[in-house]
Amino acid sequence: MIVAKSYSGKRVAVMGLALSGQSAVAALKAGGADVIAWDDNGSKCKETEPLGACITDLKEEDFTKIDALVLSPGIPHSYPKPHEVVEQAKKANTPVIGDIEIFATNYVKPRIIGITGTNGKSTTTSLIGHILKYAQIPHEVGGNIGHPALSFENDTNIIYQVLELSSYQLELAPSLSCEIGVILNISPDHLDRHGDMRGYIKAKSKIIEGLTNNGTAVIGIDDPDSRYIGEGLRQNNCKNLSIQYVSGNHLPKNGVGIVDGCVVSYVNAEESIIVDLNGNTTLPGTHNQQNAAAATSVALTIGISPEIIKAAILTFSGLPHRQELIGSYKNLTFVNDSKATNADATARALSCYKSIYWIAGGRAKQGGIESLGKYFPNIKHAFLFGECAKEFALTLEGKVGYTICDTIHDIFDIILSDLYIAGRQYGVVLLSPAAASFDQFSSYEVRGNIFRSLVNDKIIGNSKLKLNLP
Ligand code: UMA
Repeated sequence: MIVAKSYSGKRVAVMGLALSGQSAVAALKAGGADVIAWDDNGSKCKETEPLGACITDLKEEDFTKIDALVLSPGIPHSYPKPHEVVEQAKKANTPVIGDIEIFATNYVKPRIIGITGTNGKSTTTSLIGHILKYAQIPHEVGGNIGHPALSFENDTNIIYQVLELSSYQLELAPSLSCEIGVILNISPDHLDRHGDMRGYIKAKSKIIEGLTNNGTAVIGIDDPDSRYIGEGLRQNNCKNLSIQYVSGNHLPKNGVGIVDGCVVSYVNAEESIIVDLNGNTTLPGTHNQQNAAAATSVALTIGISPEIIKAAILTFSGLPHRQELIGSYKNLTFVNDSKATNADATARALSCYKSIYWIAGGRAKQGGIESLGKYFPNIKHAFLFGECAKEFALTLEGKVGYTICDTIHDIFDIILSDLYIAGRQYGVVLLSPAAASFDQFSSYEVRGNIFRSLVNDKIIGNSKLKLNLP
């Protein structure tokens, strides 16, 4: 755990007591701060009490006597409306920070590799961690990926901290300074929290603004907004940054990209093939090729040999809930892509398969699934569930056949009753919801776990089902 010594003797309020909030309480207490804490969910307050914080409703506190407010990433500080506690802190000019700010100012000798982007962050973060492990370079992996940065060991033997960083975290970490900063891609997401696309891009750009002198910016150039950031950097390079472009569909000059399905680096006018991804089922699609290109670019920057990078990429087992291959039954393959909480993420999965039985729905994001039209020919039938089922149905009307269901369980009842017919033809049953999970589940992980259990219990591991079928 990080000991937050810079707050020793200070009075610090922590708002939000889930993963990151509890790690902040522990780090601040260990560093000698006077910690007061609150969560609007009473059970989280109870859970946190043993960590030594004084649990008190922060709305009742006088913020002129508080040195900092540590806010969980999931709690709004500006849009759509600041949480009441944030409003009070702002009125009293009390700095509002996040757990990453405490990490950045208290880690002994940080050498941070930061990864952000709308989609692919966790896969890339974890792939970079896997390559570092293969290269036997001591490191830790955490941040938005689900392991709070303040839970890292403050160990001088550890060389790199690989941090997945969300736009929420970047906004509240003004001291964060990465040695290597990666922006994979930018497409509309979390706009309710950033006001508009400009606010979202501004938050993502903070990873580059905070780079160390002589640091490296790795920029995906497969979407216009990231490309714009990359071009701007090259024209306006004030910190002697090294700029590497990465792509999942071509080979950029001075960067890493893809040629005929292979990850290729192009540095000093020399092309070098790193690894062939043709037939790789763990990293399917151009989006994953871009993730592999970004991880390769980072690894080459820190001096890892192409041979090690190749071996590491080929042994990467992927992450749950991201085009996770669960298994097959007859000619049907089941894929869990529950992490796809927006249309752009779902587009990536829809582009990878043909004959898709698409399971989608939940709480819609702005724009719904309007942008997915070009992938509709890949869809055999859609099963829509959750709050936005009817909205999605309107978009599919006349283009793709669909069935509206209440829950994911109901969808399985239909799939089961139809399995004999479906099972004779090739198809991919793909959960890629293009919507947030919060209408019916506490997280995308819970949603994906339920899908995986239903596939395993009702289909792949269902001996009765096998007996009933010829
Ligand atoms: N809460 C209140 N009042 C409110 C709203 C929330 O008290 O008005 C409380 C909730 O009761 C809850 C806590 O605040 O106890 C929620 O905090 P949180 O949502 O920030 O949850 P954490 O467990 O701390 O998780 C956060 C990140 N969550 C978000 O950004 C929403 C996790 O990223 C991250 O893994 C974790 O810190 C560790 O760093 C998740 C995520 O969904 C995976 N990220 C978004 C994404 O990837 O799209 C950005």
